[in-house]
Formats: sequence, C-alpha cells, structure tokens
Amino acid sequence: MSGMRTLGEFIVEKQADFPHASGDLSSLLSSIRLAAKIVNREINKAGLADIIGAVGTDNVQGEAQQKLDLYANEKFKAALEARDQVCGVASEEEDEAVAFNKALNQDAKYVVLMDPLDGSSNIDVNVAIGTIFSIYRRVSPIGTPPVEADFLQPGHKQVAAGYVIYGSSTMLVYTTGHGVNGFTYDPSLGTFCLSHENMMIPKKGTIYSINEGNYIRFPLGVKKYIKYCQENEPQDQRPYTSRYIGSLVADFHRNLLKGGIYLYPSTLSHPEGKLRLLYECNPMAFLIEQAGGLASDGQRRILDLVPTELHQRTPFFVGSSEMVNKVEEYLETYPDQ
Ligand code: P6P
Repeated sequence: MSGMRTLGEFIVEKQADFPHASGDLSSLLSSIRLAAKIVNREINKAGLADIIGAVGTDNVQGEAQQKLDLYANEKFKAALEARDQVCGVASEEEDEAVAFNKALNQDAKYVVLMDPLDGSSNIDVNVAIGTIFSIYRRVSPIGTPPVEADFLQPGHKQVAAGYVIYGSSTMLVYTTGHGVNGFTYDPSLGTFCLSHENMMIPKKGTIYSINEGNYIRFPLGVKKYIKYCQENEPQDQRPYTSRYIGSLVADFHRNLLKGGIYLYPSTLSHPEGKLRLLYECNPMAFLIEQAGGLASDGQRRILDLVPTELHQRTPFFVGSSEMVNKVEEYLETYPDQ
C-alpha cells in the first residue's frame, strides 16, 4: 500500500523531535501498541468467549467489574512492566499505584496512569469502549521505587497521552506534545497505520455530549448552556445536536473529528463530577489542547489542576474552544446560588 506509515515507524521517526531522546519513550509507546492489539483481540471475540458478564468483584470505584476490565488492566500492566522504561503504574482498577519491583524497572524514568477500559458499562452491549493512558517523567530518584508524588503531577507535566478506541474500527490516537496523530488498526496485517495525521478539532461545533438524565442536578450555568444550544439557531452552522454514547473515548473522538463539546459537570450525586482527573481528564486535556481545543473544570484549565489523590474526580468540559468558552461564560454569569 503506497504511503502506508505504521505506528512503529512513526514512533521511531518522531523520536527525532526529541534530540536527547534515548528511545525509552519510543519503546514505552510500543509496549502500549502491543497491549492494545491484545486487548482489541479479546474485545472483538468477547461475544463468543465466556468473558462477558461481571466478575463479581467491585473496583475502588465500587463499580461492578466486567471481566474485560480486569483483562485489559492485566495486559497493559504486563506490557508496561516487561519493558524497562516504566517504574510504576496507576490504574482505575487498582486501589493504590503499582510499583514495578524489578531492578531494571526501578531504573526506569517514566510512570504511566491509565483507565484500562473506560466505558465498561458498554461492554456487553457492543458499544465502543476505550483505553486512556497518560505518561509522566518520574520526580523521585532513578534506581528507587516510585512514590506517590510521581503520580500526582499536574497535567501540564505530561510527556505523552493517548487513547485506544475499540469501535467499528480500532484506533490509537496519541500526542507527545507535537500534535495529535491517529492510527487505524488493520487486523489483516496486525499493524496500526497512520490514518489521521495532525488532528485538529474545529474551533466551533454543533454537537454537545452530556447525560441529560442528570439535568435537574446540574449547575444553573450548565442548564443555561443546554438551553442555549437547544434554542440557538446558529447562522453559519447546522442546528445543535445532542450525541451521548456513554463512553468518554467515543464521544471525545467523534467531537475531535467533527467539532463539539463533552460535558460532565458536578451533580448532586457527584459534587466533584464523575470523571477522574489523573487518568481520564488530564490525558484527554493534553490531547485536546494539542488539537487546538480546550479542557476546563468550568473555571480552571484542567492541565493546571494540582492533584492531591490518585482517584480524585473533577467536573470536565472538553472540546471546541468556542464551546468550552461559552460554557465557562454561563457558569460565571450564573454561579450556583
Ligand atoms: P454516566 C464511563 O463510565 C464514564 O467514565 C465515561 O466513559 C462516560 O462518558 C461516563 O462515565 C458516563 O457516565 O453517568 O453518563 O453513565
């Protein structure tokens, strides 16, 4: 196929963007690529295997774990530990951060935070789900086990971030701070091929993604924004449309391609919002800013938030810059009484 560039070739080629690169990040990204292929294979045959159905245990979020959650968590941890670039991993499926104790891992300079399978309630209804990952340089000394501070860094310190979307086709989308690139998996070749180079989100869009079932519990500013979308007839655009899949990765990916905004505000049941700052919001915020969009908690830039605990939540507004700015205006104009 003329001009086909595989993810592997792209990772090595882009290593040149980092003059001091030792190849460690390239190798780390390759281990994520491998785990994505393994998880993708299981997801695509989940309907056939006995893998469907909750496994009976609950994770730290108190959510019933689907078997595929556990499977994805184990496969990504194993792939990351097998290479010598990662000293530890934090995961939505792990109560505490996991330190890799092999000496070679303790000499590693990166930590990874991940949601191994986001949207897990969508697994057994054949709706797109995804893996989200976030990579930092450790702040603790090389040669020692990682400490909590390695995982509680503000999002603007990320070295790389990305997601895998297991949808009608499987894609891996990532950034190392030099733009966003998307790779589509070709199962007949077993390779990810560059399909979306230098992805940029349109500055404005007409898609808004929010769970309107929570409407009465939203902050007033969010209610006002939803009404603005429903009553506003944009002159130079199609009318607004509501699209909500229930998988952050799928809603985010569609909005990245077409323009739009995803909103998960604080609600009465989730006063801090539902989404996790470290392994859902920060990586998506890095990606959207690299693609020319914005990510906010309603008042502040997500990437500037200083984390205090591994599984902390935050309200999350992410997508086209004009749309995120509009929501922030409404939240400022109508602060919750
Ligand atoms: P709700 C999935 O559990 C998730 O973390 C995101 O992927 C998704 O956008 C959101 O929660 C769905 O939450 O409350 O609307 O079901």
